[in-house]
Amino acid sequence: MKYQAVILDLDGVICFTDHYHYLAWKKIADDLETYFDEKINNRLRGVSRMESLEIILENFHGTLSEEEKYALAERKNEEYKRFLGQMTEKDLSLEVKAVLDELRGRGLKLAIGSSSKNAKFILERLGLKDYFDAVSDGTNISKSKPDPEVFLKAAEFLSIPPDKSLVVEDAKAGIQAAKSGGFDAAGLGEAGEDKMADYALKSFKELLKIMI
Ligand code: B16
Ligand code: MG
Repeated sequence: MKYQAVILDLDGVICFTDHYHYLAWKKIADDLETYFDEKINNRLRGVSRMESLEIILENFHGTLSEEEKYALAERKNEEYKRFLGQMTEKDLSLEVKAVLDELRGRGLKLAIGSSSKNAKFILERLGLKDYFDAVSDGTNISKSKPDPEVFLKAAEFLSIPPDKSLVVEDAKAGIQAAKSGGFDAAGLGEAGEDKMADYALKSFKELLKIMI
């Protein structure tokens, strides 16, 4: 087999928390009387919390201190975590779970490569707490996607080199991160249209066609 491992992004690949991010950021933007919509929310995919705030503040007319910005990001996270707390194992799709089990059955190592500092909490909510061979997330990196750090760490945790690992991503920033780290990349949905992506996946189960 060409690959020994699959490194999977979390938000947008394993689960769909975009709308929770949107609702939480929308509350902050409304308080700041700042325009924010789903289109702007799409630009936040794979981007860290503080960088997401900077994107939202592009439409803010005023200045904020670093302290005020941290406080806003903290408030957004509290809101976001309230939504995450309502998630259950039913939020993990049967398709995703079946494909993961099949990949594991084919002998592949599986890891998470997520920018989120809430990744472990989300995995717990989905009933996947101890499922993956490694979890690299926002808590073990200093640079977020499009920097390759999160995926390089995942490969290091697995002890499998980047050129033997495939990254699966829903965000362009994630495809860029994978490619600059020396990984092959599969883009799900819009990310598959990125010229840098090695594979375009219309659905998660199409991953099984690559992994033969
Ligand atoms: P948090 P991923 C990313 O997760 C999200 O796509 C992005 O929208 C979010 O800002 C980022 O995590 C940080 O999340 O605030 O929970 O630390 O797609 O890389 O799994
Ligand atoms: Mg994502």
